[in-house]
Amino acid sequence: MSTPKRYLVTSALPYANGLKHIGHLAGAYIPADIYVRYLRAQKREVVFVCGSDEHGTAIPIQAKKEGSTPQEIIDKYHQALKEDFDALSVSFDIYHRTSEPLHHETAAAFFAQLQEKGDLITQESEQYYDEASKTFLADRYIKGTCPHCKSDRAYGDQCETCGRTLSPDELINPLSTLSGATPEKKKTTHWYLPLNQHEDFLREWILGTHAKDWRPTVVGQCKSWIEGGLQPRAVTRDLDWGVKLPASIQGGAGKVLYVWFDAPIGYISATKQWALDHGKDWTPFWQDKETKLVHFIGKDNIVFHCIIFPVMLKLHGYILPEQVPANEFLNLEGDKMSTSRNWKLDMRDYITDFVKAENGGGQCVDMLRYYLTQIAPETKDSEFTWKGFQDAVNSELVAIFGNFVNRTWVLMHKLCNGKVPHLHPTLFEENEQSLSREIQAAPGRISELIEQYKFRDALFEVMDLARKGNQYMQKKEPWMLAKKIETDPTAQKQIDNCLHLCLQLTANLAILINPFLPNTALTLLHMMKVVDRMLAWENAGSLTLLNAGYPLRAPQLLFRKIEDAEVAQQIEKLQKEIMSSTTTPTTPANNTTPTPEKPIIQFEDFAKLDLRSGIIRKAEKVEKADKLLKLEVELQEENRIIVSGIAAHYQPSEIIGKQVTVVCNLAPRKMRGIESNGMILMATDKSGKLHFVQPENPIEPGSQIS
Ligand code: B3M
Ligand code: ZN
Repeated sequence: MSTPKRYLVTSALPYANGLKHIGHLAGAYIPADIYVRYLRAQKREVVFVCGSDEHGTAIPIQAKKEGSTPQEIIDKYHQALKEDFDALSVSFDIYHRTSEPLHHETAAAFFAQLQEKGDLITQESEQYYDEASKTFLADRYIKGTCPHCKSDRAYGDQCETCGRTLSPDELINPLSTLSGATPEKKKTTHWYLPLNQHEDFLREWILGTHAKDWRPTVVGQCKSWIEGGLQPRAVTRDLDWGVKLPASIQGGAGKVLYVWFDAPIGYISATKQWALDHGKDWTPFWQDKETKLVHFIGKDNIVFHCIIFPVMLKLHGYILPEQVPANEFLNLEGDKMSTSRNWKLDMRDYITDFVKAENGGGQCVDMLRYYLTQIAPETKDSEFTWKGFQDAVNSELVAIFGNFVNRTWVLMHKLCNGKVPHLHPTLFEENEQSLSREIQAAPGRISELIEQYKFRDALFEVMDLARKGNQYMQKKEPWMLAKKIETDPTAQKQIDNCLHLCLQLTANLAILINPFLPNTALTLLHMMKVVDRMLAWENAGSLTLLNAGYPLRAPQLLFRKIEDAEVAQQIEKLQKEIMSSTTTPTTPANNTTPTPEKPIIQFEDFAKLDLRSGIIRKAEKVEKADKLLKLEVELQEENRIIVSGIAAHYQPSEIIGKQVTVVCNLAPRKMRGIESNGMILMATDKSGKLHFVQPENPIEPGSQIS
C-alpha cells in the first residue's frame, strides 16, 4: 500500500471504574505510542486519540462498591488514568471522555442516522429482570457460570476467566449482582444491529482482504464468530446511566445506548474535540479513504473492533480500520493478572515506587517501557516477572546501551577534549567500515518491523546496533591506543576515528530508540547539544549527524541498576496484597450476593491438603500492616508461626486458646518479613464477619481433619 495521506491511531478507551494495570499498558497503550512516535518522526500526519469509557454497568457497580456516585467515580478515575498515562509518556493527542456533551451528541446522532436509514431493527423479547432492584439485568448486572469454561466469574457480557463474549441467556445459574436474587423474565423492546445481514461483507473484508495482514488471533476470533452464525445484537439497554436515546426516537424513553455502541464512537468524538482544539477539520479522518485507521486493543476487545464497530462504520458511511493489532494477555509472576484477586501491578504502583521516587523519573519510565516492549504479548500470552525486569534493565539497558554511550562520552572527554573528533579516512579500518554499514542498514529494517507492528523485533534491532557498537569498541580498545600516543604516530588518529564513529552511532541510536524510550532520546539530545529536529527519522542511517569540532556536554547516567532488594520488596508486596485479599472478605458488609460455587475438583485434589486442628497460643499485631496478625499455633509437637489477615476482625487477646483449622502443607510465604507456614480456615457470614472453623468439641492439637 502506498503511504497513506494521514493516520488516525486509537487505543482502547479504558473504563473509568478503577486504575489500570501494566497488562493494559503493554497491550493497548505502549505499542500504539511507539507506532505514533515513529509516524511523527517520519513527519506523517497522525492523530492519536484515547479517552475514558465512562458508561456501562461497570461504573454504577464501582460506585456502589465505593459508596459513591457514578459521577464521582468517573471524575476520580478519569483524572487518575489521564495522569498515569501522562506519567508513563503515552503521548495521546487527546485524552477525551465519553461523558462529554460532545460525545453524547455524536453518539446519539450516529444512532439516529442508522435508525432513520432503517439499518436497525426493533425486537420485543423476554429479558432477565430483578424485581428487588426494579432493574433489567444486562451486562455486569448479571453473573453466573460460564457455559464454555465453567468459571463462576462470568457476566452477562463477558467471562472474566476465558474472555469469551456472552449474553445473559447463556449464563448457567444466573444471579443479579445488584441484589443477589435469582432473576425473573420480563418483556422489553430494544433496537438491534442485524449483524446477520452483513455476513457477506464481513466474510469478504476480514477473511478475504485481511486474512493475511491481520494477526492470526484476530482473524481466528472473527472467523469463529462469523462461522458460529451472526445474530442481531442489541444496541440499547433499559438503564439510566449512559447516552440517552435521541428524543425523536419513539419508545426510546428510559433507554440508553449499549456501552459498546457508544464507546467506539468515542474515538470519533475525541477526534472532533481534537480538531476543535486545533482549528482543524475532523471529517477527513473518518471519511477520506486515504486515512489509515488503526485500533490498538487487547484481545478481549477483538469482536467489538473487528465486527460490530466496522458494521456500524460501514452503515454510517465512514472508513474502516486498516489494522487492529490486538495483543494477548500479560501474566504476572506465574499467574493471570486479576484486579479482583489483587494479583496485579497497577501503572500507579510503578509510578509511585519508581518514577516519582526518583529524581525526574524519566529513566524509570523508559525502563518499564523497555521491558514491556521486550515481552510484549504480540503473538501469545507473556509474563512479567520482577527478576525478568531486573535482567532486562541490568544486563541490557545498563550493560549494553548505557555502557556504550557512557564509554563513548567519557573517552571523548578524556581523549578528544570533549569535542567530536575529526575523521581520518585513510586510517578507517574494515571493522569500522562494517559498523558504518550496519548503521546505514538498521533504520530500514527497524522501519519495516514497526510498520508491520512487530515492536519487539524492532526494539531488538535497535539494541543489537548498540551491542555491535560495544563489541567494536571492545575490540578497538581506544584506552589502550591512548597509552601508545608517544610511540605510535597514528594512535591519536585511530582514537579520533573510533570516537567519531561511536558518536555518530550514538546520534543514530537516539533517533532509533526515540519511539520506544522517548526520555532516553531526550537525554541523549541534551548530551549532544542538538535540537529535537535531529530525531527526524530521515536522519537515521547518516554518518554525519554530528560535526567534527562540535563540543558536547558531560555524560549523564541513562539507566540505573535494579537492586536485588527492590525485586524482593516488590515480590513481597505482591504476596502480601494477595494474602490480605484472600483472607479478608472483599465483599462489603450487608452484601447479600451469594458466592457461586467453584468448579468441581477430583478427590485427589482435595486429598493433597493436610488439614489439622490447632490451638492459638500467641497472637500479636504485625507492625505497619493493619490486616495481619502473627500467630503461634500449637499443632502435634510444635508451635507454628502463621501470619493471618484477620486483624480487622479480632484483637490478639481475644483469640488466645481458640481451636482452629489449619492448612498445614501450604508452601511457606513471607509477609512483612515474617515466614508464614500455613493458613487458618475462616468462614465468612453474610455481613462479612469472619468465624473460626472449629471441631464440635475440643480435640488434641494436631488431629487430622479429612
Ligand atoms: N472500555 C473495555 C475494556 O476496557 C472497553 C474498551 C472500549 S474501546 C472503545 O476492556
Ligand atoms: Zn469462560
